[in-house]
Amino acid sequence: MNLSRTDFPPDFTFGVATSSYQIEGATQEDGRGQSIWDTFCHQPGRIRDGTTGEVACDHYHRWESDLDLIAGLGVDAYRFSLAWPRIQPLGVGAVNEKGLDFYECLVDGLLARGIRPYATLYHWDLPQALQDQGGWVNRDTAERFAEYAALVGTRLGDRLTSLATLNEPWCSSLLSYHLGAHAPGLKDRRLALAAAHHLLLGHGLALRTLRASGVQVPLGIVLNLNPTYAATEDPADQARALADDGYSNRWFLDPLLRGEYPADMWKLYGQDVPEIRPGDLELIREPLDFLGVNYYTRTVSTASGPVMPEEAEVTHMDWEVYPQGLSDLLVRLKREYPLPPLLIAENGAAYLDERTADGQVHDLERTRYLQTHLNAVAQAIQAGVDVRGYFVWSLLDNFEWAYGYSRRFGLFYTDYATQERLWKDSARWYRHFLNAPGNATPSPTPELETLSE
Ligand code: PNW
Repeated sequence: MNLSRTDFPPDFTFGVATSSYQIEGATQEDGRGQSIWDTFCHQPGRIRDGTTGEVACDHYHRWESDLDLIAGLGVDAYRFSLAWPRIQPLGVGAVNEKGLDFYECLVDGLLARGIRPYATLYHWDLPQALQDQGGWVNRDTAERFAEYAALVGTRLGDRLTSLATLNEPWCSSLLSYHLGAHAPGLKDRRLALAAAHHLLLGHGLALRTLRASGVQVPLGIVLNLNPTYAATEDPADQARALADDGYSNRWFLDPLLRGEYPADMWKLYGQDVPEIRPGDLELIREPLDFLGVNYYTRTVSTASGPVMPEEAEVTHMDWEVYPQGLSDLLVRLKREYPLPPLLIAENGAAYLDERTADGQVHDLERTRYLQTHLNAVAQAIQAGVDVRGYFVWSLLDNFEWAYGYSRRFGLFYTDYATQERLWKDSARWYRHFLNAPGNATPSPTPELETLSE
């Protein structure tokens, strides 16, 4: 595959992404309040390697040199999130100026380097004080979120290229309140569906509030979408694939883009469905300026649960590498929904990266993963899907939630003992792809090694 930047529209945006809790550290500094992830990480057994985000990549202190790394890649844009408890330590009331100052400096630092800032308001670090009142299960949290959104929007809106409300509400609701894998770690489907409804409500309220405050930046939301395929033609497998799609994807896509929850799932959930008040679905359907899609893998469904296809190639997360899933997904979205422009807000892979004798990280698999998935995006664009950008997850190895530091998604290798960042071969490849239009040869061959840093 000889993919190059010229296979994409000229104004297509290429970037890299991170999130606040995963990289910042400095959890006790400058008036930051506690978040649900600080709490969760300190509960025994929650994080595989027993770590926390207290230091993470120490980005809070190293943001300037990290911006230099981003600039060195030659990307157009950087996607990051703001930590709500830095800005409102208790999730309500006046701004903690030092918290907002940090993000103001970050945004100005990006602009000074010619990198466009794509901000996300909520990437899972809810103020613990709001969790103490029920978190997203409490409908009031949606109102608090809209107030927080307005604070950020009025202060930074003039300098942002894009503003997303929520990152992956499926994770903040079902993965967190039903499957129990993320903070706050509950296992109750009824609570999870209430949380999902209030997240969507918070999103809709935030869009209205931001627009009413005259914020001009394009507004949207980011979903993790996981296309599902039935393992066989067996009607029982087919039915399960449809239900898995309802659970992971349609439960969010349908209310946001059609103003209704999927009827089949509503029926399936029985007594667990959320209370919907008049006007809720109109709010949730508030027009989007863009929809962010995070894609990592697919699910293959059977009546008795998901299966891994034989011969499947998997990453260090044990997620199947399936680039076709991304093009299928994008084409399906266009076919089935009224869509705003799309953005691939995250795509990437964890591999067992190790420094070899030469001190380098030769992560050929990651380069291949990125190439094949970029190719899938190019195919979807060819097929008429309006995709405007692509962001690699992630800029650097960071705190991978329930996996702690044991999974590495970065283009840059983080040496946690020294906080040194090291160019992986995939970072060199991405730079080459971005900066040599028409000439992005695949794979980090020796010739690529000679490129200077
Ligand atoms: C996304 N799942 O999380 C997040 O947006 C990132 O913060 C994260 O680092 C990245 O993907 C890699 O995991 C997900 O269980 C976490 O299906 C878990 C799931 C999906 C997305």
